[in-house]
This record gives sequence, structure tokens and C-alpha cells, in this order.
Amino acid sequence: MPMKLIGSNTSPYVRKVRIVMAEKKLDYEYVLEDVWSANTNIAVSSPLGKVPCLVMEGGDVIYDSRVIVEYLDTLSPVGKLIPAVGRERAEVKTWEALADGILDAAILARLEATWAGRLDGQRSQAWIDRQLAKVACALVAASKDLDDKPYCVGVHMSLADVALGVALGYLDFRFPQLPWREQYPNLVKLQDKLMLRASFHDTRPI
Ligand code: GSF
Repeated sequence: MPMKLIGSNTSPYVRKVRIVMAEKKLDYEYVLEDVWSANTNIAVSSPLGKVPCLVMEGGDVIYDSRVIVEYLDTLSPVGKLIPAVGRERAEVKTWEALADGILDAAILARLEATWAGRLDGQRSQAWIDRQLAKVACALVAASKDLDDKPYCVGVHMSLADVALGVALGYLDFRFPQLPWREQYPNLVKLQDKLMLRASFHDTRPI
């Protein structure tokens, strides 16, 4: 029985896991789950009711996306994405925290504006602004840290680039009005380079 990834095509956290699966050439079954539907079965796999979840061989389940990608990287030496030890490892994981933080804030802003369980009078523009300010600050930091380097850390693609590319792709998908493409040409260059890879191209949200 191959590993089973429970996810959805619009979730950027799921996309991060799918890209890692593809880069590492791992076999898995992809099971679509709409966590927002009234009859979702996600609680069977995740008490938090969130995707992605990975059902490993043998049936045990792990989450969230950071735990899953860390596990996947240990399964094969192909396309190593996380340095084993030391400062480079911490750097890669900090990039991932930054990129996931962009997603966390952007998704909170989007849910505040669109979640059907909240009535119009209950939506807070101040909360949306607070979250989008985090996105803006994080993009400044990402652009500054990337500088004119070919990749976020070192000279090869790592999980740092995967996570950042996914976050930028999510902004393009859900927040096309944000001007990051005009503001940060170095981020655009990295994103364009990543999109040439089948792992990124085949998982783009549509
Ligand atoms: C975030 C997963 C998440 O929020 C991770 O896996 O890295 N830190 C976690 N997933 C969303 C889908 S999405 O917005 O990508 C989810 O499943 N939300 C359902 C809910 O009830 O919050």
C-alpha cells in the first residue's frame, strides 16, 4: 500500500508537499478532500480538520505540512531538500517558516473577508489589514535575504525555495492585486525559474 496524501488542489500547504513528493520521485496516492464541505471526512485523519495529512505505509497519520516534508526528505537521498545539520538547516527551516507565515497571514485575511460562516457585519477590516501587513513585511524580508542569489540558501534548490515559490504562487492565485511582482524583481526571477520545473508547473493552483 503506497503512502496516501489527503489534500486539495487549492491548498498551498498541500502543494508544498506535492512538490516535495515530485522532486524526490516518491510514489503516493493523492486523495482529494474538501475540508470546507459539510460532509467532509477529514476528522477521521486529522483531529484539527486540516489538510495536508499523510497516511504512511502501515496506516499511521502525520501532519502538518512541515512535519510531512521533513519526513519525506528522509525517505530517499534523491533531491535532498533539507540540510542534515547545523546552520544551513536552520536557515532553510527559517525560510520555510517565513513562507508558511506568508500563507498563514494571507489565508487568515482571505477567510476574514470570505468565510461563509461570518456575516458581513462580523468581518473586521482592521484584522485583514493586520494580516496583509505581515505579508508585506515578509515579502520585504524575503526579497532582501534572497538578494541576487540564485536560490534562497546555497547554490541548489532547497525546501526554502519550494516553500517561498508556493507562497508567491498562492499570492498570484488569491491576491492578484498585490504588487509584489512590480516591487521585487528578484522574487519574480526565482518564481519564474521554479515554474520551469514539472513539480511546480504540474501543481499550480487553478
Ligand atoms: C496549515 C494547514 C491548513 O491551514 C500546514 O499543514 O502547514 N500549518 C498547517 N490547511 C487549510 C487548507 S488551506 O487553507 O491550505 C485547512 O485545511 N483548513 C481547514 C480549517 O478548518 O481551518
